[in-house]
Amino acid sequence: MRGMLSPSLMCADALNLQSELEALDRLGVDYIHLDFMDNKFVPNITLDAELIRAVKRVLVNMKRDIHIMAIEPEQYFDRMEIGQGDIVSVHFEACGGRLHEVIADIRQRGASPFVAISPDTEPEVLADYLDEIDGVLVMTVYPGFAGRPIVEGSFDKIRAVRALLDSRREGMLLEVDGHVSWDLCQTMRECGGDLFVAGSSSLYQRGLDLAEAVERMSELIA
Ligand code: S6P
Ligand code: MG
Repeated sequence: MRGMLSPSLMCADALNLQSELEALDRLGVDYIHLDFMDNKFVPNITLDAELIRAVKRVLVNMKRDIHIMAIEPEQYFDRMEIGQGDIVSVHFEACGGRLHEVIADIRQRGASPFVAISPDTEPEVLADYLDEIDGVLVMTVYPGFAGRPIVEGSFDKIRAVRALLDSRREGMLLEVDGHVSWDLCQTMRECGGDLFVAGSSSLYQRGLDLAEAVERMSELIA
C-alpha cells in the first residue's frame, strides 16, 4: 500500500478554510485531518463539531479523518454527522472502560474506527481492540497543539504498533500524527506508517506553494 497524506486543517489559513479544502481536494489528497478538542482531555479547542460537519459539503474526492481528543467522544458523533467514508479516531486514554462500545458505535454509523494512543501509552493496550478497528493513530507529539517537537522513542513506537497490527491481520492502517516533518516523514514511513498528518512541520510552512508541497510530500512517503 502506498503512503497517504492527511493535511491538518487546524494548521491551514483559518480565514480561508473553504478555498484551502477545495484546493487539497483538487490536488488528489486522500484525507483531510480534522482535530476536535474539548479543553479537558487536552488544554485547547480547535475545530468545532459543526465545522467538522460542514466540511462534508465541500469534499468531492477527499475523505474526513476525524481525530477526537475529548472525553466521552461519542457525544459529538451526531453533530459531526459521522458516517460512510470517515475515519474516526478516539483516544484510548479518554474512553475508560467504554472503548468497545464507542468503537461499535462508530462502526454502526458506517465509519472506520481507529484507536489513538498518546505518547505515554504502550502499544500493548491495543491488543484487546484490534479485531474491532481498522487502524491505529500513533501520536508522536503530546496532543493538543501543532508545532510541537517529536517525542523521543516515536520511531520505535511506530515499529512496535506496525508489528502488532501485522501480527493480527493484513490491511490495518497505521496513522502517524505529530511533527511529520520534511526530514522525518521518510523514516516514519520506513518504520511502518501508512497515513501521515501533515501540519506546520511540512505542508503549512509559510510561503510554500501548496501544489508543489503536496507533490513533494507524496513522493517522500510513497
Ligand atoms: C495535535 C493534533 C495534530 C496537529 C498536527 C500538526 O494535537 O492532533 O493533528 O494538527 O500534529 O502538525 P505539526 O507538524 O504541527 O506537528
Ligand atoms: Mg490530530
